[in-house]
Amino acid sequence: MHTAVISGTGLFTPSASISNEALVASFNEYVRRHNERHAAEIASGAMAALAESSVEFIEKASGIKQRFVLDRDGVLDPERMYPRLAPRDNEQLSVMAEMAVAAAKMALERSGRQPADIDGVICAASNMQRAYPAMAIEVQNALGIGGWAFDMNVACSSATFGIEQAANAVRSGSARAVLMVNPEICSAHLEWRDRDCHFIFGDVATAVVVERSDLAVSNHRFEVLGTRLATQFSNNIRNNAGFLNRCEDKWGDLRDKLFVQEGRKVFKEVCPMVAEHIAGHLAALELAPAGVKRFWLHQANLSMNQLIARRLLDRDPTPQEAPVILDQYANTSSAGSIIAFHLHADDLAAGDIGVISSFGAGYSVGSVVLRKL
Ligand code: CO8
Repeated sequence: MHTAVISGTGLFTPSASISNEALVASFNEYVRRHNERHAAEIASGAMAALAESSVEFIEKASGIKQRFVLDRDGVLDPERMYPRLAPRDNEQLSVMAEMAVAAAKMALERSGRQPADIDGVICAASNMQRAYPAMAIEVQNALGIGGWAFDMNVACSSATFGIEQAANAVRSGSARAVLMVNPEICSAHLEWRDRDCHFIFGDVATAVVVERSDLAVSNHRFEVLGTRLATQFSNNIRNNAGFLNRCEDKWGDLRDKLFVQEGRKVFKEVCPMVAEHIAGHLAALELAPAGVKRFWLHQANLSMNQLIARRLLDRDPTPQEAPVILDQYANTSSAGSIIAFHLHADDLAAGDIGVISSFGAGYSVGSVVLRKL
């Protein structure tokens, strides 16, 4: 068995962003127009009036201040409220692959690797823009990588589940190095007209190179001490979009074909599950939470992360111990914990221990325990 290291990460951030103020202004204009259009039904009691959103609520409930998106205008147009992405023909690089390739190039550069050094590509994300060919194979082709490539989806936990698959291939010797990418276009499967969730998500892509320790050339690398994954079925975060929708004649109602959640229940059920999962994983490696220098947690909700860290440490975490990026990026599904790792790992010293952990729909939770080399 070989030792696996993470030797490089990459991040693609869209150039457009939406502040809470701009988001709420557009949402409230949509509400005003909707209620005006349906004034008669609302007055007769046949329809409930829509309620406005508020910047104060969003910041207090989530900690999110802004999000990056591929298309700002489509999302903010009160007559549309979803991104406008130009169709591309089959000969062009598809939009998800394009984001993934941008992040991948940075990860390859940081790891000091060329495409010829990589033996596999995993595209791990909470939605794929098509059924096939796999996004990962398109990314592999665009970068000129050999070997194999495949897609996988475990919603917000996709990246840690992907790192385990990459690390297993490296440990077993079936690959020298694996590139794992997380292109997330959350703006396209979010219902921007629903005030309960319209503020939650953003778009981004991350990439991670996992490779054999004895072959790695990067000066900035982390040994993978262990990976642990767990799942437990729940309908509290769900998206029913799929290839059977047409056969069920259910295209008409789009609401359940987008992200739907019971946010309160998710909060209550997932926090203890994650804290227990991380504590158990550390214990199995004979490590204590107090000995962990950094927790790169999934970025869904600020209070959630504070609660998880508090359960692990028996005190509030410092901003250095559990870095927050969701204030700027919002929830970017599988990419969130990897953005935190990408932006907040350079200062760690040799021997420092850190944990990447993601969690979300499924339910699913994954942890990757790392030691800085
Ligand atoms: N403005 C003003 N008021 C609002 C708004 C708003 N925008 N939204 C809701 N309210 C109101 C509610 O109607 C409610 O009013 P009332 O008390 O009268 O009923 C009140 O505010 C409180 O609402 P909530 O109980 O919903 O508020 P919470 O404090 O629970 O906060 C959160 C809501 C922020 C959603 C919170 O529950 C949360 O973050 N929960 C955890 C969710 C989570 O982590 N989910 C993970 C999902 S991500 C994942 O797994 C990947 C999925 C794939 C990606 C999908 C991409 C699109």
